[in-house]
Amino acid sequence: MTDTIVLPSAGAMTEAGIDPTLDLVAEIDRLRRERNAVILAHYYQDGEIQDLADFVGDSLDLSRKAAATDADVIVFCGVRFMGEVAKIVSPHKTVLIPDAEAGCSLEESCRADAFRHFREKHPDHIAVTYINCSAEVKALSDVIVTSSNAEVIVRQLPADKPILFAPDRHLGAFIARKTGREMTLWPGSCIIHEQFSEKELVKLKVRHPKAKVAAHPECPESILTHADHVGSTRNILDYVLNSDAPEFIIATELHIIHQMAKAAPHKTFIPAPGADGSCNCASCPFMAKNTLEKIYLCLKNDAPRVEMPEELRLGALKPLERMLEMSVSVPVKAATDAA
Ligand code: CIZ
Repeated sequence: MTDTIVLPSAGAMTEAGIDPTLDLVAEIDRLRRERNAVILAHYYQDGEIQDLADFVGDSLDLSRKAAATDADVIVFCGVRFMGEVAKIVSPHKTVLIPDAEAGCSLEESCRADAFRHFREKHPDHIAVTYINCSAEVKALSDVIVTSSNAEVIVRQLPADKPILFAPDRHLGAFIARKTGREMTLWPGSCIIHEQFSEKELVKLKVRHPKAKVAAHPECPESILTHADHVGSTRNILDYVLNSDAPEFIIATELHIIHQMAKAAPHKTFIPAPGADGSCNCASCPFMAKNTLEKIYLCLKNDAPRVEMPEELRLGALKPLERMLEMSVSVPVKAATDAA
């Protein structure tokens, strides 16, 4: 656990204290209005959380929403680093997260001390860091990227400058192939995208010859090589909605399928398989920590709340602002507004 989270005080209501007859959705709605709160949900959240959110999107969309909101309170339903980003760009808002333990395997793979050492070993490199990292690592970076804007941003970097890319080696390798830029990669990966099985994917394609494969660039190259389309969550969503194909195999966290099925109920979406051939391995255990009960409790208890020292916030803000400036050509995703 990082020290950017303030936990509920002793005596705060816990899940055990919730009246089981309570209509949680109605109560969350009441508290949202009472506290002038906005609920942001990532595409990887459970369908019921996506459905009650004010906005559903990827990290880029949601960090833009967090920066622009006039709400007093932001409830960020995603993983911890996303709540941190909301606080960094909106310091005067109260930022709540439903579960302080909702971490990220990429964030965990890249501790600030080790990253500082990595930078020191490559002093002439530009440090391009994926948004899936801690505020401390952001503060040590030159520019932050998401999977929606990484290519656009890397293409704007001076051609004579070598690049460090952290913490996702698969996304870094994908961007290096696309842009032709040489990159030194941090050896991290996402536990969900890492576990898709090439052998099982090939078998699934044989059984579904009409299906197009849409994959996230956090997948290893052995998976991307079988993809008809590679893109960020919002980009994959656009692809499946605009394609004429009737069937898709989706190689990313499976809850994105909720938005796909809502927008295109006549199409079929199949989660890409893991090594045992089953389709349920692509559910992120960190994202799954958030529940309606915990959303209700965080609004009621005003915690877990994201807070951080101003020096750290300002350090992390700089590369995030650079990201927002350098991704102005990536359109704002209006279609993700929920409700
Ligand atoms: O940027 C994000 O939100 C993540 C984690 C994936 C994506 O492609 O949207």
